[in-house]
Amino acid sequence: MAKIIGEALPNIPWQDPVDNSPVWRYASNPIIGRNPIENVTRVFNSAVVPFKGGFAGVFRGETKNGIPYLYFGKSADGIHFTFNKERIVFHQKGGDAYKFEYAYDPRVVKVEDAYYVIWCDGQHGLPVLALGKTKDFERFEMVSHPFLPFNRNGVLFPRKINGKYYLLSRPSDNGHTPFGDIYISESPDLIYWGNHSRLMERGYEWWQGLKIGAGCAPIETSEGWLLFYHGATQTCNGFVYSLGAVILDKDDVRTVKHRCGNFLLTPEADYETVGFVPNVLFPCSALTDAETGRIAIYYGGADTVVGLAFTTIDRVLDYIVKFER
Ligand code: BMA
Repeated sequence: MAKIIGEALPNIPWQDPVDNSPVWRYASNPIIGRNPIENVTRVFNSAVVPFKGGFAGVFRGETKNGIPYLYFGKSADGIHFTFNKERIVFHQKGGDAYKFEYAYDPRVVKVEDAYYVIWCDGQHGLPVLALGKTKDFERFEMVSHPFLPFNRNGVLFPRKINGKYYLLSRPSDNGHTPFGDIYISESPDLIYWGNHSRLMERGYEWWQGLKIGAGCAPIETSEGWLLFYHGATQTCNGFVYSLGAVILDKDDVRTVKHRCGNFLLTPEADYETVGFVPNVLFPCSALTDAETGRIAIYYGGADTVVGLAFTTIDRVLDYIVKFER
């Protein structure tokens, strides 16, 4: 029996499966619908973590002028959220508020005693990763821009491994990026990053043949690090984003142990196939309960809503190995 290495989360959102799908959707999806915040038309591609017995999250909110920014939301059950109407302010050294051009696709990862927020930030109109942190989801601080433009889909490992922090990312372009592989970089201090190398290339399978990007923070398990990621394909009607999964070696995280050739979920539900950008299923965070092996994945649907999907460590590992590429 595989195990999640981490804390128990007895109040993890949950629904039992009705069939033998490797990952299944919450029957009451989407959990966040249109116009959830004043002046915000859509919330999607967002990250939730356990916080103080409930849940806290950093949400991508598309404002009514069409520019995305980051919003804070909280929930007692991980399903029903209330949001702050004001955008999150990140304080720079010296106290000034960081001036956003735009901000999207946040991930949140607890490392040691702080929650790190990584998002795609606009600098002089170019997409670049930004890293901020908070201890209480009230005061947020700007840490750095880890890499040069152009880069997106930054995902931090939740702890140091052999004395180093590791960050996944996806070098990109200034547009919709019709290419892309997942890269890995390391740092002694979360400021200086180096030893960049390609961790995983896009696959020959069509669903992940155009580009791939890290999704949720890697989950530590007895079998290695479980990473949920997105794979995109190109069709004559645009890109289609699906959910994929891979297991990385426990100590040598630059080694892929098992990579699933099948997607685990692909846009099929109405709220994934219809919306601002049809056919997008974009995972950004996962909750885990080490006690039961349950996993709850938060994902954006069609760049319009937030959905939840579930699996267990045994079920997902069996599937990854069964359909290993
Ligand atoms: C990517 C990102 C995501 C988005 C996806 C589909 O390039 O911008 O935020 O979900 O495109 O539009």
